[in-house]
Amino acid sequence: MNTAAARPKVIVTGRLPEDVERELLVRFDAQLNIDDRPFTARELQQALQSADGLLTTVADRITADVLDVPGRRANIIANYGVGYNHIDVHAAKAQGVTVTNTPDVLTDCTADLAIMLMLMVARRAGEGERLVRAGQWQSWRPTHMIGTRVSGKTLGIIGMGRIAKATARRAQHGLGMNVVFFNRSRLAPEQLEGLDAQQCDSIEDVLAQADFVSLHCPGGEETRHLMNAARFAAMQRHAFLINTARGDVVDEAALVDALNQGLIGGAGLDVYEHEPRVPAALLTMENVVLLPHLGSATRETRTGMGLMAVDNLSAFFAGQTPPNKVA
Ligand code: 8YV
Repeated sequence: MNTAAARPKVIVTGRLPEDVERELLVRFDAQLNIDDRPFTARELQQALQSADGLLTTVADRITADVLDVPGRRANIIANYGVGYNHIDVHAAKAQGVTVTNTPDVLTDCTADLAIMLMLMVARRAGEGERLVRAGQWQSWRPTHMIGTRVSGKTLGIIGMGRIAKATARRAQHGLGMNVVFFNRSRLAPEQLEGLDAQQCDSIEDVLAQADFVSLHCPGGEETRHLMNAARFAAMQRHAFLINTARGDVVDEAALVDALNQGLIGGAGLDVYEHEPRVPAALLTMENVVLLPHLGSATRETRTGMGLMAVDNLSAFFAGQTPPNKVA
């Protein structure tokens, strides 16, 4: 008997950690992307036509047009990642396509990275490293590469979800920081899970107080360019912007202007409006730390994310509601 033929066909759009790929091959008739070559819109459509399910990443733009392909066979898109603003979930819902994500497993590592960016940009770590590697460090001097103290400062958070709370905990318990935040809905004290953080009524209230502004809201139409020229002007001149959320939450042109005009102290960025493109102006600025979307990039987390996506697919094919269904 050929049991393989009965297994659901899953197309995977990116190279995944070894343990995850092995599990995919065990559970499904899986087509892996060994070359790690990004899928075009047409290839995504062909995948939707030929597989029962897709395992996608943030690099795949699943638009209404992509989903609207004739003869679609796939009824599930298991996204590898917690954010899913690259998938048109309204169109997916309308077409009866289930979408799942991978929350929680990446919370700690992304929060670690937000703290790392704060420390790097305030303490001029990238700049210092570039200097040493260029062989230009001449001597220890009391006034050399003076940065900004992080401990005890005020962290302003926009969007108090899971990753924000984990970042706030590290800032408060590890660095003795004061935490203020804005969140669309009012959070009850127990929802702060023991954090001593003050909720502000507006984003502007947060910007007025914060020495570090860390973005943790989801991407998408509602939050697009939430950080615009007026909001950069509302930040303190010494304050740093940290973005580990989504690139389109920041108007990048306005950020470049704000940095050029010295309206803010600097920025630590892990995400960009048009990844993998990074505005050329940012590349030349020493008070900006630029990372290539590394928030969840640890062996442990990337494996956890993959196994979670695999479980979502398994549940779907077993006729159950996947544990992390978002549409
Ligand atoms: C992932 C992320 O690496 O989970 C997210 O939303 O931004 C990243 O941590 C990415 O989504 C992979 O698809």
